Amino acid sequence: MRRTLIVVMSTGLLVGAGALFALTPRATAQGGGTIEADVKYNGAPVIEKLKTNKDVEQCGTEQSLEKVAVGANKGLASAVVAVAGAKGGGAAKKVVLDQKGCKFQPYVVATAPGDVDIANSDGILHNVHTYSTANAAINKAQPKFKKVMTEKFDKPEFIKVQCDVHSWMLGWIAVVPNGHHGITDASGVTKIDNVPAGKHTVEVWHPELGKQTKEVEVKAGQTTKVSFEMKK
Ligand SMILES: [Cu+2]
Repeated sequence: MRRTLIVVMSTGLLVGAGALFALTPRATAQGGGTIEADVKYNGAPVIEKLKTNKDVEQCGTEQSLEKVAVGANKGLASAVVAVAGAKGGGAAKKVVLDQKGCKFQPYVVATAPGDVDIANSDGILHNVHTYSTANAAINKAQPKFKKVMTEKFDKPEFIKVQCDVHSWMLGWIAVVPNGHHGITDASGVTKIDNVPAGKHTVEVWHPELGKQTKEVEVKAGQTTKVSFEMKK
């Protein structure tokens, strides 16, 4: 008898939770829509290869830097897509820029203004040198025991990051105005959810291929597609 009661009660709870989940997407759809950006590049990929002789145990003797990564159907990877004028977008989700295999990984990170964790997975001495103007420039050693350094990036800016210990290391931190942003995957696509309905300017930026903008209209509960073709 007692067991039956528990089963009945938990079923009730499950139904309750189910109803809650069913309500959530509807509530979201009323507020905003999705932007699906498709970024293409009609040129050749740019991959720099170089021989290295520093910290060979962790870094090897050859490094490659994929400055322009082009995938299937000319999709351009690592392009930052931002809806700069949109309201809201939630709090900044903390991103991690890792120094791993003597590379900054991922090559490009994007964040709303806030903190970025710069990690050192290699466990050797690295250095973080940012070339910024709107944000305070950083030039700090990150010794092997310092697994994470949290740094503040308050102002929207595309920031080049280098390591002065390993001259080939290069990465980028894209500080965009708000949480409505994404980075294209290997096929050149990214989706930005919960964008408020209305007209917006979508910006695309790539460290080697510059910036483009397009106007879109987002409708509640719908996906608006926008395509870009980046040029050298
Ligand atoms: Cu380094």
